[in-house]
Amino acid sequence: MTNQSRLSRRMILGGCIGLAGLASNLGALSTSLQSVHASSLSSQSDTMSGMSGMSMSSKAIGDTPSMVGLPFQKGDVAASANGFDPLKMLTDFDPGKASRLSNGQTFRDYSLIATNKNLLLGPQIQLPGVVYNGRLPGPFIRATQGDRIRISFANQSNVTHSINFAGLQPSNPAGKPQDVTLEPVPKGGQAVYEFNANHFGVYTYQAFTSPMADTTFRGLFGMLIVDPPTPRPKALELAMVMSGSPLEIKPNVAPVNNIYAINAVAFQFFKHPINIKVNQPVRIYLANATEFDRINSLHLHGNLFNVYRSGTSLTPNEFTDTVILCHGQTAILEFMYKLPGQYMFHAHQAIFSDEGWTSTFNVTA
Ligand SMILES: [Cu+2]
Repeated sequence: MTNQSRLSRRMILGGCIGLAGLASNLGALSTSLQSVHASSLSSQSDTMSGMSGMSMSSKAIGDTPSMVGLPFQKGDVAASANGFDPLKMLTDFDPGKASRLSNGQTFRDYSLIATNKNLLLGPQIQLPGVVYNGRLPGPFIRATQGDRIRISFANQSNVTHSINFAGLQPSNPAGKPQDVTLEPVPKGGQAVYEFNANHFGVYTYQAFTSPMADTTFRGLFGMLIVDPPTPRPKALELAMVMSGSPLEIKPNVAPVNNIYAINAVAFQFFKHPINIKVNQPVRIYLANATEFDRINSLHLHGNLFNVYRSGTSLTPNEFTDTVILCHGQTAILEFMYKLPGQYMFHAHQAIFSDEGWTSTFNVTA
């Protein structure tokens, strides 16, 4: 990213440039947010004029105001405001309604209902979302290799779309002459997607419609976990989806993300660290739903982890402290802390960390 675009990102974040567009595109913004932004802009303007005029200004690039203290880093988003608790969501896996088919196969029935829903990504940062089952990200659907999966989709949102279940879903199931992802479901419509969980792994599902990027960042994205026939070793299992959202959308201008998070709410697990125990095996199911940036990443402090890319192997691909995923990619990360303490984990793109994708593990004996 060039310095110019990096600066303009920060201008949008810190300045009032974004406010008109934000108010019209992303809904309500309080006056207190505007006033914080306005004071931040005036100091940034000083810096900019000093740079452009190449004068003997005492301001230097390093004087650019710190991101620390931006509005969405202060305060809290109550679980009741969004209707879901990001902490509970970490361990909230949806096994569907299970039954046994006559051939002995386990059949799992899931329901996805798309609705329009305003969500808070941070205090006072409202996203006019479109989500599955009232949450962002969508349910963490879970099955075991060999299961038959049926997803009943009801579209109650104003976004006409189909859902694609990535590598697991045959494009042309019996009786369907064309790719089922090209059969959009309008508002009030329904569809049934049925397929076998042929191979264990971590998959994503997302809305197919145009423009896809728009519906993804608004929330029509989820994770589908297929366990191996012999379960992975016991661990504290946490599901995390990395995402970003622009605070402003202008016609004919590529959107730029200004707020980042895992499981929707910026800085949620920085303000409320995730508690784990010393010597407790931890397993993260990680997916990247970030649009408008080419990659996202997870970097862990004070530890190394095994990476199982796509979760499709029982043998780790890498032992590292950072994993990078492009949009739609997934991984399983496994680690254990030997010493108590506070350990940050965050995007290794510093700008993403500054803008919300920063979290902490609180490790106790
Ligand atoms: Cu770090």
